[in-house]
Amino acid sequence: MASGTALIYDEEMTSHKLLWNDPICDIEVPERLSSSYEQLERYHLVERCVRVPAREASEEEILLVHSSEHLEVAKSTQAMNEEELKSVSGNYDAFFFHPSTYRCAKLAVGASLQLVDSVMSGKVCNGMALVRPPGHHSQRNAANGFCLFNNVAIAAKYAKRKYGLQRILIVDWDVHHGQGTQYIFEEDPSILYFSWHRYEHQEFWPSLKESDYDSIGLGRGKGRNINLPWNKVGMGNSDYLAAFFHVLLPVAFEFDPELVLVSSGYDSGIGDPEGQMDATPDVFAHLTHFLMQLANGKLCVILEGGYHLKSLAESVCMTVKTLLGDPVPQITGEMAPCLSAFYGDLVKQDETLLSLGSMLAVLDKILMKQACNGIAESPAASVSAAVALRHSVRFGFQRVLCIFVGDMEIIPNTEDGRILVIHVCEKQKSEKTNSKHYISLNWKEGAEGNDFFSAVFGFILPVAYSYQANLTIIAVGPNRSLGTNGISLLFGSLRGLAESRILAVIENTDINLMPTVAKALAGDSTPDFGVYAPPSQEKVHTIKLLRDQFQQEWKMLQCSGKSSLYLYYSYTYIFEMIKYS
Ligand code: Q9C
Ligand code: ZN
Repeated sequence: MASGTALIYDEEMTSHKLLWNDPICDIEVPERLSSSYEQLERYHLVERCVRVPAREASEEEILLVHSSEHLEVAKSTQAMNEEELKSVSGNYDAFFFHPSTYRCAKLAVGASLQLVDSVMSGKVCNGMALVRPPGHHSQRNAANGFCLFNNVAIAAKYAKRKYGLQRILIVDWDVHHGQGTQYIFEEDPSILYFSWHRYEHQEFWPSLKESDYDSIGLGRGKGRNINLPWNKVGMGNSDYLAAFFHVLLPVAFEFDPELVLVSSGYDSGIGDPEGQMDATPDVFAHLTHFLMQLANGKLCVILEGGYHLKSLAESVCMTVKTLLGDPVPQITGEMAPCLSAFYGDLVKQDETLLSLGSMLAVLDKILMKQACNGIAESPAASVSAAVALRHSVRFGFQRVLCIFVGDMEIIPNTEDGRILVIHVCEKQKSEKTNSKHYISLNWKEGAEGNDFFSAVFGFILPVAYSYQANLTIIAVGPNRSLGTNGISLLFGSLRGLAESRILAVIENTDINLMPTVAKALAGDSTPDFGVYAPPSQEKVHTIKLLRDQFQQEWKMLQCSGKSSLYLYYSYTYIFEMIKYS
C-alpha cells in the first residue's frame, strides 16, 4: 500500500495580488500561502513530505469544467493595464485580476492535478496542495469569490477521466458555500459533494437559496449534494465533529468513495474575520483523520480560503501533520479562544510500538510515553483488560475508555467514573444493567460484515469524544460479534482520541487478528467495506434507544448545543430524501 504525503507549493502563486483598493477582496493576500509554508517549515513538516512540483494546467484540462469564453477572458487579462484589469474584475462578484493571475490560476489547477496524479499513481498515499487563487466559488462561466478556475472540480473531472473513477467524495470545509462546485456536479451521481457553511438564513455571502439543506442534487445526482448551513456564528470543535459523526461520515461510508478531495478552506477556523467561528486548529487534525479512513486513505487536500494568517497556518500544519500519520492531538472540551495557546502539542513523539509480550510491559511503555500504542495477547482478554484499566487509573489517568468486543468474563468496576466501558457483544450474558460508565451495545455484524460504521459514528465516537479519555483500551475477547472490517474501523477511528494512545488486548485464540490490529494501529487506512449493506431496522432501533438513553450524559450524542436539533433533523431529512427519491 502507498505511503508518504505529497506537498505541493510554488512561490510563484504569491504573485497574484490586489493592485487597487477594495475592502471586499483585500483579505486574499499572498502571505496566506507564504506564511502557511513557513510554518510548515518551522514544524519540520516540509522535510517529512514528498515534494512534488506544481505545473501549469493545459487549456484542455481547464475546459473539463469551464467554458472557452471564460478561459479566453482569463487569458486576455495577462496583457492588461491596471485600469483594464479593474474593469474586467468588476464584471464578477468579489474577484480581482492581476497580470499574473492567469498564470497563477493555471498553476493552482496544475498543482491540484499533480496531487491527484501523485496519489492515484501510488507515489504517495495522500497530500496537500497550497494554492492561490482558490477555486470552489468559480463556475463554468464565471470567476467569483476570489476564485478564477475551480481547482477541486477540475481535479475531480480529471481523476474520473484519467483513472476511470466512479465515486469521488468532495468535502468542502471552507466556511463559505462552494456554490461553484455544487453547480458543476449537481446532476453528477459520481461526485458526492458535502459543504458546511455560514448561512444565517441566507444573510451571509453568497446569500443563495440553493445553499440551504434542501438542495440535494438534481436528476441522477439527487442525493449526492449535501449542504449543512450554519445559521449562527461561533460554531466550535464539537459542532464540527457532530457534523462529521451525524451527517457526513455515515453518508460517506455508504457512498464508499475511491478518492476523497478536500476543498480545504480554513476560514471555518477560529479568528477568521469571514467565518467568525470558534473551531481550533486541532479540529482539522480530527477531520483529516476521519477522511483518511475512506478510499483506502487516498486523500487530496487542496487549499481554498482562510484569512487569519496565524489560524490558517496552524490549521494547515495540523492537517499535514495528520496526513503524515502523527498522533491526533486531544481536543480540549473548552473552546480555546486564544491563538497563543495553539503552539502546545504540535511536536510529539509518534513512535509506534507494535510488540507482543506481557500486557503490563506494553502498557507501561504507553504510560511512560515511550510508545504511542501497543498490542498484548492474553489467554483471558477481559481479565487483562480489567488489570490494565486498574493499573492505568492507579498510574494517575483520570479517564480510561475501554471498548470490549466479545464475551467478557469479568466486568471492571466503573463506579468512580475513571473508567468507561462500552461492551460490544451479540447478547449480553451478565445481568449488569447499563449505566453512564458501563454501556452494553448489542451488535452482531451482518453476514456482509459492513454495517458497524453506523454504530461507530452514531454512538461509540460521540460517547468517546464526550468522555475525553486519556487512554483507550480496546480488548477483543472470545466470540466477537464483529468481523475484521469492523475491528479495523474501531481501531482506526479511536486513534483520533487520547492522543492516539491505544492498548490493544487480543484473546490468544484469535491470534490471526493481530495483523489487522497492527495495521490499524500503525495508521493504515481502513480496508474497503465492499458493497454497502444498510443496518437492519432492529439495529437502527438499538442505536436510537441507546442515544435516547445516554444523550443527557454524553452530550456529543445530541450533536452538541444549539445546532443539535437542526443537525438531527437535516440528517434525517437528507436520508428520507435519498431513500424516497
Ligand atoms: N459583500 C473564499 O473563501 N465576500 N472566498 C464577499 C460581499 C467574498 C470567499 C462579500 C468572500 C469570498 C475562497
Ligand atoms: Zn471561504
